[in-house]
Amino acid sequence: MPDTGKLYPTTADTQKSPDSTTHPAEAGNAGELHQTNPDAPVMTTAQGVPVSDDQNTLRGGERGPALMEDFHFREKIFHFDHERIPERVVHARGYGAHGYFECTEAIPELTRAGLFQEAGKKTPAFVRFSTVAGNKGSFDVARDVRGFAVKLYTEEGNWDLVGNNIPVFFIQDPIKFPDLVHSVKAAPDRGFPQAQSAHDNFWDFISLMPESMHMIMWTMSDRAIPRSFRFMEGFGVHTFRFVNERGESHFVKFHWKPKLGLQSVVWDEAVKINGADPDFHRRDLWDAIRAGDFPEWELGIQVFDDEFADKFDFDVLDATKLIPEEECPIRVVGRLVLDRTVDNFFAETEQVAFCTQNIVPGIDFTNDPLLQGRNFSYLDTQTKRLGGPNFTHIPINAPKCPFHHFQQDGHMAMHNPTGRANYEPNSWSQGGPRPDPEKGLRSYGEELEGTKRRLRPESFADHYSQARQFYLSQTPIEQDHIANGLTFELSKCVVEDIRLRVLGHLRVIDEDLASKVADGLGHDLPEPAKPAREPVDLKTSDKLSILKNGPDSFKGRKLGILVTDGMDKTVYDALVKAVEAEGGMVEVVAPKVGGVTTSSGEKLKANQKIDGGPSVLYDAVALVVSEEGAKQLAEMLPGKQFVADAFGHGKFIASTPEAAPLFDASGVNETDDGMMTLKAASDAPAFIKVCRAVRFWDRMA
Ligand code: HDD
Repeated sequence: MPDTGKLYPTTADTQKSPDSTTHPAEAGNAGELHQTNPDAPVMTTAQGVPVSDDQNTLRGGERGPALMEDFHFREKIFHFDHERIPERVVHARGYGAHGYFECTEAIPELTRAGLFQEAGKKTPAFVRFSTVAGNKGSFDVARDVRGFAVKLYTEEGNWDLVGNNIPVFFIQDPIKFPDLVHSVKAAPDRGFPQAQSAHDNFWDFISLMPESMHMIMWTMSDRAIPRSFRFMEGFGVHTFRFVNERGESHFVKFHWKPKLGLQSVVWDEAVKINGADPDFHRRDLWDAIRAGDFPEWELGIQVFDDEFADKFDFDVLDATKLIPEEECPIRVVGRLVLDRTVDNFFAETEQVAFCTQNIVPGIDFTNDPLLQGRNFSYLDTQTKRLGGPNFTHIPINAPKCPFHHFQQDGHMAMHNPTGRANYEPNSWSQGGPRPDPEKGLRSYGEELEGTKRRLRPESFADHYSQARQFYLSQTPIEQDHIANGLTFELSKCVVEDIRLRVLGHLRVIDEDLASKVADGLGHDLPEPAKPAREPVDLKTSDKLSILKNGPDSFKGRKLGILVTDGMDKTVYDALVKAVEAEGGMVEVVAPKVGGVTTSSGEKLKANQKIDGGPSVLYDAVALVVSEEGAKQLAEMLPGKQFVADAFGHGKFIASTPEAAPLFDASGVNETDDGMMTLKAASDAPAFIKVCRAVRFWDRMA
């Protein structure tokens, strides 16, 4: 098929109208009404017929009946009626962005994949982050795994690395995936709960599936409530293969490491953020890219051979296990940069179809059973969701390299083969594409043997050792958060037996953890679960902790400055300067969204009215207020909550001396090293330096 690989025109190409993402008023212009703008394109029907009136249907007589012949009306309503497609069966809520992958270290000795052949080589990429359990319209900061799906448009086809922000998975065999997902999603009889795992069905299933224990430690940790997509890791999870030009293979695990470091919110914040801004994560990504602060991850690889795999305590084909970085170091070979928001959410983020089967020459699968099962599921689900086999014709899914094949017809076919030959082999002289044994993808020639049977290998039998290793690798604060997470979730289970069964597993993982949770629930400890294989004590790994791998600057983070009339603008200006110098962002919160008048009579615009800008939306806060303003805020519930929550969540707080009445009214009667008085503008840089740490944890201990 003579396709040049040129994408079919995107919505943006065909429907391009003057940029309407930014309102003219935002850009400082008064803003002309669309109707009076002579440059605006003429509205047409889908057939391209110019439209004269989009306000009134065609009627017979002034107050008479609507006429059937009004095809503009019928076409408009017909199309609207068909706007929805099924949401993804899991990972329904997601957010995507464009960018590129850049190879920083060539690795031809490991793989023949084109994107890794030359340092500096850039490959276009599209990434979609997601939650798993919630519906499309649920909230962003649910306690959940985050999807981290990367589509790399290489010169030899698309490679989809469909990973998560957690390096292991709940189950070992894909035949259990529907059960896992049914258990976590809304119960079939009542249709709730939404976007959470804190309910009987989920914990019932988990308590009967000990292989999930390692993953449960991760999902009950703060990994499941990331501060933003920009502050989380991504993992390919499975062991894959690299295959080089000579056909030699190495095992490989893929890691995405955020340049900003790791940061999560605390649970009470998550609950409040979901109310204050259900779009917290997607807004964060959009804002960062729009501000030119492009999120970036390093691609790290763990490469090992059969000998390492054989010596390793666990099976490298078991997706419930990881290989600690200390045992197999990570080598950084590239970086992923997201530098462009989508033009259209539906066309790109919603229609993007990731398939684990999409690999390119130089990358190959292993016998990880979960991966093999996924290779069926994704292709199958995209066909249903996007309506037919031609979803690869949608621009976001089409390769950006030339492609030639004899696949044809089907719903919405956009590029069929031209000419007479549409089969292979054929004897027409220009009879279309031919396979190429040299350039083509050749599966690694692994030798296979064995008896056909359904079984779980003995090498997959240890379900607790890495769960314990994960728990013991955390700082005490993080361990508390895991215990609290478990206690909260289990407290939402109505059936006591389910709680006790989980406690039985926790006893095998760590007795202290089990005791903390049992105490939190008000239960006596039950008998420990009986493991299929006794766990062993493994060396702890610092890389498993968030706090040990946190940010080292205020870059990419946000200071919320609460201001009132009569505030000192010089202090405010100094804070903004200090934040910007670190690469952070500032948002102004005021009693009214119109802003405030400073002590020198200037007008300062606000980004948020206090009710809509609670302190949970910020990494640190500053109160730059007048005495009168502080007194007014002290009378307002959102004002008091702003301060009380910032304090309760261990945030760094700076304040001008006039803020005292607000602290009193908020019940914050103590000071600590996480609080700082801004006596003068010159104090601002020191405060932002303090904010480099994530929180003042001592206050929360
Ligand atoms: Fe899956 C979506 C990640 C196991 C079946 N999965 C989906 C997405 C991500 C993952 C990130 C969203 C892609 C997007 O943004 O569009 N899934 C994982 C990881 C797994 C995993 C890291 C374990 C290592 N998944 C898994 C199994 C099965 C599926 C075992 C089935 C046997 N996953 C699907 C799916 C989805 C999906 C049903 C739903 C929507 C979609 O594919 O595009 O096919």
